[in-house]
Amino acid sequence: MISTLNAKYQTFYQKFVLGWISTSLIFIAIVSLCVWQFTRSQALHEFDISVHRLAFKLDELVESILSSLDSLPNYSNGGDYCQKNLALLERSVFDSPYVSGIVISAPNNQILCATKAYRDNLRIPPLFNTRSPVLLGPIQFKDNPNEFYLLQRRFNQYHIGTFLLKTIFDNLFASYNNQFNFIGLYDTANKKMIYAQGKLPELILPLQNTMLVELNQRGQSEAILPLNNLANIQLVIHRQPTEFISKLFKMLPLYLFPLIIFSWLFYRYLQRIINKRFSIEYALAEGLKKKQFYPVYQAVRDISTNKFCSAEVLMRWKTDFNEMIFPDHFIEEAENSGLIVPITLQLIETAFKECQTLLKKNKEFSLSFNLSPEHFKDEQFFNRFYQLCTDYKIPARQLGFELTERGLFDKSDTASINRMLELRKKGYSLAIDDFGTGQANITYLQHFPFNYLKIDKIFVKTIGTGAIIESLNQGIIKIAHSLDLKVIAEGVETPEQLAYLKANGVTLIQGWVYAKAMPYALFCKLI
Ligand code: G
Ligand code: G
Ligand code: MN
Repeated sequence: MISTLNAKYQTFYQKFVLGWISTSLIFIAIVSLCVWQFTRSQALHEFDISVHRLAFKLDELVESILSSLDSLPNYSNGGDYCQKNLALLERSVFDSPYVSGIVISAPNNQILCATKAYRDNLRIPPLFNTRSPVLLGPIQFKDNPNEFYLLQRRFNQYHIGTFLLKTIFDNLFASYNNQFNFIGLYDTANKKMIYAQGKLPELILPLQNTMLVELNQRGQSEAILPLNNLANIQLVIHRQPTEFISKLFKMLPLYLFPLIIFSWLFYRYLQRIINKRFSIEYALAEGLKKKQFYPVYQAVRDISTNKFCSAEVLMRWKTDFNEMIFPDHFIEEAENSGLIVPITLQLIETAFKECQTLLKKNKEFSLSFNLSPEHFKDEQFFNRFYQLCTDYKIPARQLGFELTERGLFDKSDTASINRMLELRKKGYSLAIDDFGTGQANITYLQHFPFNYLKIDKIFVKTIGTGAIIESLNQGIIKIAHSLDLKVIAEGVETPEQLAYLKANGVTLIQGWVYAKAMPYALFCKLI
């Protein structure tokens, strides 16, 4: 990998991931907030509805009890009312599903008339000057474990009251037990909670003092509201706040899950773009656009004439980051992406521009370019190449190609073989490059119209080391000569190697012993 490209990629990628995480978190927070708001207002609304439904039920019950009293004869100050009407009162108690007793009392709480039960020890709780009807209690009678409430209503000078069992309220509220953890009836006249179901929550306690104010009061989890039919009573309700929380936790994943999926897909999408942007392929394409590929030349010396007779054109890449990159690091990607073809054309054109006059002056001097199988698969490459040769007036005999043995051509690939034959026919040279590093053998070589063979530097390096493969050099040279191929030895660094090669009849030498690969200016001086 190209180090600078990689480093830039790393820093950019880190920034990208950080950006993505923070954006996602912001979105998650926003959505959570919205869901929270929504769930809250929905929960409040539902709470509102059920609180009012309960108040309505209670009002309804009171209303039905009170209206049953309407049918009773009016109490007028006459002393014999009770005598005349007691039986009627007893009967209405007997008939009623709610009423346990009826009592008619004077403003000073003196009992004027009452149904039988507990008549003797009956005491009516004090009633303040408040609007009617009222609910008072709880009241307990001797020898009766039950608690009662007195629902009392004023009729001009006197009050008519009914005793109601506490269980009537218990039953009424029973169906709300799962919604509310506290239901209470607060007597605003006597300033006390006269009925309570469930434990009085802390939250309600400080509100008790303000309850005199007959106002609708409602919070997130508590409600205090007056009743239409009970002047002194406020309905006090508290619900578990956990109900809302659990609802929120049920709702939240519903919204967050798609968001997270979307965010992940978006991440993958951007990741693909970034990977592409920072890929070698992208950099190669950019390099091609910006003409960042340029040739260096490594001269080949003919030791029989003691002259440089040719040069191999090697590609170099100067990247955006002013880095000089060797072909080993990008040729493979260039080949895989198909960019090798236009890049090579760019290289060839630059080399032609630079060497045009040099080639003209030295008719015996030639240039060779490296090709890979991709060039042969491309329809246009050779046509463009021929066009360049015409444009720059470079004759075919001064040009050659090197085909590496590692990117092995298929023996049955007739199209490529035909192309090679065509090239040879036109006068271009063809060399088998890096010979000995792949699986090429004599029979393989016979299928292709090469006229040069380049011994790879790994063999040349063994010369003088006494290693077993040192002897392969002679074998390769023999093979080449038997096939009528001229041999170029590559990577020749020492006089010892030179002497050995010379002794074995190799006259074309490429290597640091004579010249390194160099840019045109230096190369021109050398020639
Ligand atoms: O000297 P250098 O490090 O450039 O050579 C590295 C390898 O890259 C060599 O094996 C050579 O064949 C290859 N190479 C150099 N230039 C080119 C080119 O223009 N095209 C192709 N296909 N390979 C090249
Ligand atoms: O395409 P090819 O594989 O023939 O490319 C030749 C490679 O060998 C290039 O990378 C070039 O720089 C390198 N090279 C050329 N001469 C010498 C040499 O004398 N010694 C070493 N070590 N490498 C060389
Ligand atoms: Mn080569």
